[in-house]
Amino acid sequence: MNEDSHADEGIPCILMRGGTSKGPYFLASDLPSDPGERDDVIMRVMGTPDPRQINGIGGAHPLTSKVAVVSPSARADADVDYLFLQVGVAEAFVTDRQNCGNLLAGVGPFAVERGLVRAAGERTSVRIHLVNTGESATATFTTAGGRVEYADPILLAFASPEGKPLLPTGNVVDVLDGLEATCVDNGMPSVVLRASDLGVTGYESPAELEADEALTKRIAVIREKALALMGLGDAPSLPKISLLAPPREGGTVSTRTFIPVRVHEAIGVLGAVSVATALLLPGAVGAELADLPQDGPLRIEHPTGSVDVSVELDPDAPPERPRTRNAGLVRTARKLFEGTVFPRPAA
Ligand code: NQM
Repeated sequence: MNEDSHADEGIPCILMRGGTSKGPYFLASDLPSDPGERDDVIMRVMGTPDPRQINGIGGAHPLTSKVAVVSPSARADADVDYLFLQVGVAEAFVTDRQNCGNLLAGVGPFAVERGLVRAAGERTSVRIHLVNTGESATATFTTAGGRVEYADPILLAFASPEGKPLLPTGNVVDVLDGLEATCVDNGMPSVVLRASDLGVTGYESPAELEADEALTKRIAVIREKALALMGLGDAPSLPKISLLAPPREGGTVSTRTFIPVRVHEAIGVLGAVSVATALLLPGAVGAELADLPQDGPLRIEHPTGSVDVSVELDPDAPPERPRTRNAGLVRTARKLFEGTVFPRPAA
């Protein structure tokens, strides 16, 4: 199929909310196999580049300019492969350099909807290979009567690839633009800073933080330094930068997260897992602000609520090379629309 026939005939897709994000889910076999052609079609589907994405189905914000591409997995340890694509809004890019744990919540249900995985009684577990980074996840959800029950929670359990370091710089604390920072990656390359070190409370709204020019300039400098130090090249959507403050709602810690230009209305799933992991590392920046639970999940507060994350460090790992034993959380997803999407014709 050439690009024009995609525009003429359209592409089957299911639009889903996954956690606090939203985007179209495609079977890989319905998209061009060449990554350059695929990304071009996806930008035309989403309406990129345009700050309003008016000629496409993107939602004019990074959290609603996301795409899931799903295929049967050839791996013995996975049922499906999930490729996540972050699509620029005003900027013309599609990047596969990060995961998205929010859209991940819809991948298991999508696999059942499309017949890649058969519902297995009351509860179905789908083993998902996260193509972007090699992580894996098992999603377990209700499928009574063979149909996905979208009202019920979806359990996500994560595993990192063997040997992948949680501390990409090798240090618990680095200094970025004169500020102490912890660079951590438990599924999402993230930089953890104290909000107070940046002269903010950490309780501001996303709009207030985005309007603070001095702050956003400083975040941009910190981001450049972190990209280099964490070996992330010029990844357009990395790293995520979380500002921590003491909890205010009875949780473990309060967060505000730059992703990395806009400020998240909540926090990413793997972003939350990465922040929670940092809080467990002795000496990590901001760990002293946290109110760690005796047991049970860490409650990561964010601008619109909180998310509970379970993370367990491996007690047998050497302190200079920490590992997690498991990580997981609960999300929901919802099928919003199923049909055929028509990309804008190629220029
Ligand atoms: O961290 C937004 C989101 C995300 C990513 C972002 C995510 C994750 O909320 O796993 O879910 O950080 O760009 O969708």
